[in-house]
Amino acid sequence: EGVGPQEYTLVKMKVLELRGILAALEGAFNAVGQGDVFLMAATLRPETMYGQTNAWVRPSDPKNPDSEVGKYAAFRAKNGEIFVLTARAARNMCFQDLTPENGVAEKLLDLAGEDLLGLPLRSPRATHERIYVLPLLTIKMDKGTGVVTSVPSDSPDDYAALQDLVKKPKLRELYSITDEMVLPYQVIPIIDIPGLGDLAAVKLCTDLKVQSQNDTEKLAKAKAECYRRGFDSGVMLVGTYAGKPVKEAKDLEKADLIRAGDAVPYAE
Ligand code: A2H
Repeated sequence: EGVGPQEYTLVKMKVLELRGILAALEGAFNAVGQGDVFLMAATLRPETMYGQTNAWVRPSDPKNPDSEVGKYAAFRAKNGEIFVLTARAARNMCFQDLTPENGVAEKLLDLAGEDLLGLPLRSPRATHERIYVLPLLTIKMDKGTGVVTSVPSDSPDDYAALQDLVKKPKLRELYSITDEMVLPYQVIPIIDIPGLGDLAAVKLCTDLKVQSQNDTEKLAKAKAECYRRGFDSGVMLVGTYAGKPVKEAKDLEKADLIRAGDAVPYAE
């Protein structure tokens, strides 16, 4: 973990169907005449959004119902939109108030990770029209927003967790995840890294024989290697900055997403 502040991009993933407990939000936004509902995914790699295959949230822990694990909430943002994230992240946003319209105004609804699992989303830059919210058990509730977007081509954590769901029908069943939410979503090549190829996370997980999302030590190694080499020598294969080094594309993509209203900056 670094010591300086971490500069995240919060990507606004639009909820396409308000079902279950989320249906209560329908009234909330009709009342103000605007306001889509967004899951806010914290990323350090805004240039990788072309490779999204799904989103991640953490289910709550039945053995520890009083812990923060798997607890989220929906907040009305100052611009009338509704943001889903952890209460902790919402509080941080209030203090930062980087631009007034990004500020969070009021809590509308408490949510558990399970309420979000299986929801269809439309996420900026994703080539799929809809991607689904799937369970990631290693999410830290005290970092970012507790919502993560999944780019298995370039994130070993994402690849390992997606493989768990692909390979284990029982795991899908446990969280009411259907085959259609997982199996059609192939890893998408978006960055070429000399010596690692165009699916760096897949190669590193395979070479290091990562067994699952809980293979902490190997994943830490794969992550460090992927991140360093991706940033130092990776080249974009797709998107607005195809042909440019990752190093340059990162800030350009972040600025574009923010300017278009598809993301907000966030630091902690
Ligand atoms: B990154 P750092 Cl392609 N718990 O985004 C666990 N992981 C979290 C998280 C949380 N609460 N919040 C964010 N993250 C993930 C893309 C990506 C990321 C790629 C490659 C590497 C990578 C797509 N997932 O991160 O500990 C998010 O995943 C490798 C470090 O604050 C976020 O960026 O440094 C990153 O971890 C933030 O991790």
